[in-house]
Amino acid sequence: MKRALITGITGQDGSYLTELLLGKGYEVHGIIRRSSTFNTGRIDHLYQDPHERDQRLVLHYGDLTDSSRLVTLIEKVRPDEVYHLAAQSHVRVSFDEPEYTGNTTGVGTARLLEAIRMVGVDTRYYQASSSEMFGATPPPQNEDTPFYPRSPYGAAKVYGYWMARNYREAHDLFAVNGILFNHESPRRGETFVTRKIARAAARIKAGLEQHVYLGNLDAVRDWGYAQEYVEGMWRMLQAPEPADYVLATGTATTVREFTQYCFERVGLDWEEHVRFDETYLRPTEVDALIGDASKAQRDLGWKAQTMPEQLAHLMVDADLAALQK
Ligand code: NAP
Ligand code: G4F
Repeated sequence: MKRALITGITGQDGSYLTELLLGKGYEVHGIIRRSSTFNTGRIDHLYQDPHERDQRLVLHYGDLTDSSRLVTLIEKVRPDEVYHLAAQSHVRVSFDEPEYTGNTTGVGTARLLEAIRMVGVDTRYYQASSSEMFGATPPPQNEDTPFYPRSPYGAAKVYGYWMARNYREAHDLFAVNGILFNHESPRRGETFVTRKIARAAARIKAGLEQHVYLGNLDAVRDWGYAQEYVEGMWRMLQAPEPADYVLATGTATTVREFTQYCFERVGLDWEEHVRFDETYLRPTEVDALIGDASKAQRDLGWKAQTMPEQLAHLMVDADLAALQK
């Protein structure tokens, strides 16, 4: 039985990846942060009583800022595969908390890689790199596109990217960068724009609120479905050689268009319900991200199936269903 260690297991991607790996027969270990309220809502349906025999999902307390704990966990779990997904992942928040974002999203990666090197465990390592690293470089973007980050988050991810590359080249670690374009789902955090809009459309339809406040509607993103992207992460670690891959749909959609898709789904005119709030603007914006995932299709047989309009619909439907419950 293969053993995987996932940082960020309580996040959107962590939850889908855990489902995928358990389905493939893995023993899955996840690192969770201590919090004063439960933070395992996305993986509760996968929980197994630790007193049961054959428990295949094991959770450990830990934090990216705590290097000795990372060493202890790598030593204890001795994983065959490490999926490093944990991060302060919100771009707008990274302008408010640049130092914390650098410490977790950037240096946290160095701590984890160094823990793997120090323990000397034979493992394969996935780094959650981001299309946000391309920043101001115009689309289409692929694995050879130069980075020009436009946020503290993007800058921290560029550091993490190069650390993973360096451990591959300097220490012969099987380390890969998945350069993932935006991927969304009903499990997406409520303050990312797609979920914020989908949830608002559902709540407005249900009569619970009247308006949603948004920032820049002109930004272009390449939005895919998170459940499909975790399959791509897994495939990267099964490849014969370590390499870096873009995962994307190749489809350009503005925030305005995504809003229209969501409100149309519930039979409403979005222009009557969307208001502008400059709080949601960023000091520097990433205008357009459109990925070219042809390398992943060629080498890994991975291709996005769900396109943005369909994604908007499934997210609104899920938020409506949750309200009806
Ligand atoms: P997410 O939902 O925000 O999840 C982030 C995870 O990291 C959560 O489990 C969170 O724990 C954990 N975490 C945050 N700070 C931590 C710390 N100091 N120590 C330990 N754990 C910590 O993110 P996601 O959308 O699943 O994305 C997964 C990864 O892919 C992230 O690294 C993100 O930056 C990257 N990425 C995402 C996208 C995308 O479109 N979703 C695209 C490219 C790259 P709590 O639950 O306790 O907060
Ligand atoms: O949903 P967003 O906050 O995602 P963003 O900034 O593209 O970052 C996400 O994708 C990255 C991959 O490129 C990940 F690495 C990162 O972790 C995260 O998952 O914003 C998308 C766009 C932006 O242009 C933003 O300015 O939507 C615009 N926007 C307009 N109004 C808004 C809002 N964004 C948010 N969060 N909230 C708004 O009200």
